[in-house]
Amino acid sequence: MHKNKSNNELESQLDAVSIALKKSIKNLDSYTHVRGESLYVDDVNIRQGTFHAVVFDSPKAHGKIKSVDYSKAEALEGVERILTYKDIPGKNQIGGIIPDEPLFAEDEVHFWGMPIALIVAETEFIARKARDLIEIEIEELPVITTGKQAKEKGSLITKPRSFVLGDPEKAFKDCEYVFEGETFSNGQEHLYIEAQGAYAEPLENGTIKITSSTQGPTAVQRTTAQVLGVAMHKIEVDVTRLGGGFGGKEDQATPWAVMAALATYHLNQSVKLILNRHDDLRMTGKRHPYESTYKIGLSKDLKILAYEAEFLQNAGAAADLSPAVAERTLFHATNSYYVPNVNVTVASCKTNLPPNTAFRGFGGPQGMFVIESAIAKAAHDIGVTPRAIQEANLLDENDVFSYGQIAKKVEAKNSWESATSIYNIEAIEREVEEFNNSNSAFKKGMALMPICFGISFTNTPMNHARALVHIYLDGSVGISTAAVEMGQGVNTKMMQIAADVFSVPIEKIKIETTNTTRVANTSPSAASSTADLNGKATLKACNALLKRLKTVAATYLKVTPEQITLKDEFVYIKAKKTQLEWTQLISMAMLERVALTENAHYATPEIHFDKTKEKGHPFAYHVYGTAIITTTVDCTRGTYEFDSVKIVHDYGKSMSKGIDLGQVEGALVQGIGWMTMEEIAYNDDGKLLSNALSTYKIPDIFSVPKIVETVPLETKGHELAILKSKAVGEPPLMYGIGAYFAIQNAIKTFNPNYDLKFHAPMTPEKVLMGLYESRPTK
Ligand code: LUZ
Ligand code: MOS
Repeated sequence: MHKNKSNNELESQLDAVSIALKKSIKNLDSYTHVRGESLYVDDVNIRQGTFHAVVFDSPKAHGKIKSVDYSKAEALEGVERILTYKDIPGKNQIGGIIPDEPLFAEDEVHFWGMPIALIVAETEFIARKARDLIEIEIEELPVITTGKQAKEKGSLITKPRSFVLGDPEKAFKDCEYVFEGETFSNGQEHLYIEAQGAYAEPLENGTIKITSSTQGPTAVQRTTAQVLGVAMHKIEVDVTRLGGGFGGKEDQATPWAVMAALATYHLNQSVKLILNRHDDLRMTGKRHPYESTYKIGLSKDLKILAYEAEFLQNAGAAADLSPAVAERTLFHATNSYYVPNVNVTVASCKTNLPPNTAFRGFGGPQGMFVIESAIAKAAHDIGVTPRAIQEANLLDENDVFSYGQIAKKVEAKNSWESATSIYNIEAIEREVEEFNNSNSAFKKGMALMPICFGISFTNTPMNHARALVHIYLDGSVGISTAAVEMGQGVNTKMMQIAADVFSVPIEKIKIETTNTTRVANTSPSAASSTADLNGKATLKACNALLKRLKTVAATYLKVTPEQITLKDEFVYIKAKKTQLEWTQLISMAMLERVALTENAHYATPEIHFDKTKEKGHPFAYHVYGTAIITTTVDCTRGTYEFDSVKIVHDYGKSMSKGIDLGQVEGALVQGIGWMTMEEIAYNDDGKLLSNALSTYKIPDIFSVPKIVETVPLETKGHELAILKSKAVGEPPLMYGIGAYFAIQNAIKTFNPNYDLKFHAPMTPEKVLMGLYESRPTK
């Protein structure tokens, strides 16, 4: 009825948005997101006759498969085929770092949810019905669900690794104070809105094209080729965007894509496999739970002289990325503090849980939680504020990390001092104290959380990327890279880079899908490094094209190329505008037969690491920041709210302030969720109990802090960051660790007998128990 009118209104609103975008770059994907036009795997136009697949998985966490009876399922009308390991033409192996993970179980199952077969049917509904008809007999074997149990039984994925600096044993003897304790941090479900999935279609001559919701298109291509026993060039992987990844699709998008391709291989028909939420929660790995012990030694003036920790990482039933995650725990074990004597060890423990995997922060947060716990414990027992210890130990220029890298362009003190002065820490402390003095049923708590996060894949050879840039003959530009857009806004950043180099409006730039036939042999979009690596490659390619175009212009205008600049779609000779436009220049280049395509390669310089010595310079740079978190705990109910989170964050020179702020706020809330409410629960049989959103609580609009303020730390940035705009994806997640300690401080105020525990998440149940455990009665 009012369709035209409202459409006009919408259009004019969109115009306003578009004008606003030009002023301050926002995530350009928001335009199609809001209109519901963004494409995901489930939106791919499927071929007539496409089959739908559902995974049949283990109903036990550990055991020998005695028999599986598929006959009733196969007899169901509409079931096309049921595929098992016997149908794999290549290798039944998908392990990324260590070849220890079959695609389909053979004679044994190692976790509840382990894939055993793929049911291919005319509809997903039929495939699900068929799944219920499969009968399986399993002879159960003992189940390990924790790192400690695994360690006792010697069930490890790899040999433990240690980083050592100085002589901690000797240093502990010189310490005024020494404290020991243990901590636990639980796993975390990625809960990307778009579940895992892929669509495979047969092309000619045995080629299979896979549309996958993956952070790592090359991993999907390579693993599919290995399982099918075909050459990599037979497998094309295409990604438009993901509805969230958070690390959960760095490695674990692969099996579903491989299964869909396997079915396509056998049936020569398109196959769609998208997990529903229950299947996704049950079958995929999560952030690693860690059981850890620490020993911290301090001098009289609160300097941390020595620190030891042992981290037991619950890796699940296969290696997946666990060894790399474990390594990052060691890299971040001392957070943003300088500790001269360190000995930290990590063991990847093999358990009967789904293989745990990459998750925003990649083991770093788990390491940082332990030293913050050690500091909280030390402060409590010495009788000082944690702030006093944190402040006394912040990293300085030229301090050495336990892994040998010398800290340069350090912003630890700068961000800390900026946060405490901008937000007036004394006033915040006073407010908390006054509130607590005048309220008995509610208590406030405050904590500071500094962060220091290393940027680069810790595995040095992974730090490279390529970009393929075409200028089309009408002057529009198409860019292909390995960057996968997953909501983090990387496509917008790439468009900015090209628009900036060519000095054309952003509308002239298009980021193409991420496709293995255009950009090959890539690293996943991960490690907060996607914009740095792919952006630098894009910058290189655009600059090479610009150089060529300048030569064309200079020849025509009879000047030297050095005198030419491009500005707002016109050619300038020094500061003087000419009549030569961008589009004319492109036509001219075409006539002159100049290549308007460039492929550039970028590999991060300077980085190296020697695993035999556990020393080197693994990170291009570090990202710093400080958060101040304040909470109010309802001491009758054990519930809590976050009054405010006040952050000073080191963006370097942010190239997209809106996008970067979005990353900080999103990561913060995800970190708070991990630390305070998201409780993954497996029973002793290894069955996931928190298998739905009714039993797994993530932050919602009501649980986000009432106020989040973020002030950019004014720094020069870093040359190895794209346009000096530092990586922002993961570091701010770790501000959320402060939430744990803010709540703990409120509990301490209410209950002086509370015995400090470091067992995350700090759920309302735990808060309530802490509030009342051996509390003195009046
Ligand atoms: N993935 C990876 C990562 O393979 N290596 C890393 O160092 C890393 N770091 C953070 C997140 N994902
Ligand atoms: Mo990652 S945790 O896929 O950057």
